[in-house]
Amino acid sequence: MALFSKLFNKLRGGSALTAADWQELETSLIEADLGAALTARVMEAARKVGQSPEESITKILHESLSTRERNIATFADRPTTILVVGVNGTGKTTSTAKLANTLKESGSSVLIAAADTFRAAATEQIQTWGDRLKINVVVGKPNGDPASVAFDGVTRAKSENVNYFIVDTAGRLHTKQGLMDELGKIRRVIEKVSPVDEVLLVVDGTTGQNAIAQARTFLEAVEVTGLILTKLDGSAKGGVALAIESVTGTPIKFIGTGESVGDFAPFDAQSYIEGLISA
Ligand SMILES: Nc1nc2c(ncn2[C@@H]2O[C@H](COP(=O)(O)OP(=O)(O)OP(=O)(O)O)[C@@H](O)[C@H]2O)c(=O)[nH]1
Ligand SMILES: [Mg+2]
Repeated sequence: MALFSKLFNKLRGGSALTAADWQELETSLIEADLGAALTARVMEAARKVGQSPEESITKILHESLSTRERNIATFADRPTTILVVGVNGTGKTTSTAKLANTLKESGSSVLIAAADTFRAAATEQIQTWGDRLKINVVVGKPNGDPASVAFDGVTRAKSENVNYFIVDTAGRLHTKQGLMDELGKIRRVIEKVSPVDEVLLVVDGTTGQNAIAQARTFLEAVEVTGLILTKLDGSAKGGVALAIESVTGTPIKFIGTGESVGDFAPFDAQSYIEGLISA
């Protein structure tokens, strides 16, 4: 990635930068999906004389990260309940399976609820993952009430005392009030049995600034504890993770880097920034 190494090299060179140089640098940041606001801050810091631009830019990058908790909450005496939400096709179901597998591999017990009852193939998709990964999946009737699947799931999660209960939900747009209300209902129904601890919003990294705008409006409607940024193996640009945290203040908890179950990892913010600035 090394988004900033070129900039730092030029600044270190000592010779005055031409207007064209500055323009080129600015364009490279915008093209990397760093976003207009963050790009402007970085450019301003780069132009400031009398202080080390490298230091001040690195500081800006660190300050742009969310300061909220990145780890998933865990409890000794009850399941951690995680709702996975987001717009259509961002990677919710795949990320649900990947997250479940990550937790299982670390020695925890996991139960999944297939609360996308809209799309005919949705239940089948998560069930196939469950079979493959040997993780139990609670399903409901086709076109049934997703909240009732979630309720059955949390009841079972509690009685079996599993460590993590993960709910895959249907793709929805923040502008569709009925669908957003449904998320509220799923949450309320679960909370009759056990608290909802995490609401993870899945965002497709390849959609760049659109993904950020989308996350922003979604966040206004639903309480979200973290992001899963997917498809970073595709055409996603290096700056999108920083831009999305900076704009939304919400931490990226996991990243998806492919279609396989192993293409998933906790987001390591410090090494991400090191990757942006190192040569
Ligand atoms: N390359 C790549 N593809 C991914 C990643 N995550 C998911 N996908 C693919 O994206 C497509 C959609 O993934 P799903 O998990 O079905 O997305 P969804 O959000 O559940 O979709 P809906 O339930 O229809 O809203 C599938 O083809 C996945 O294999 C990723 O990190 N990288
Ligand atoms: Mg899905």
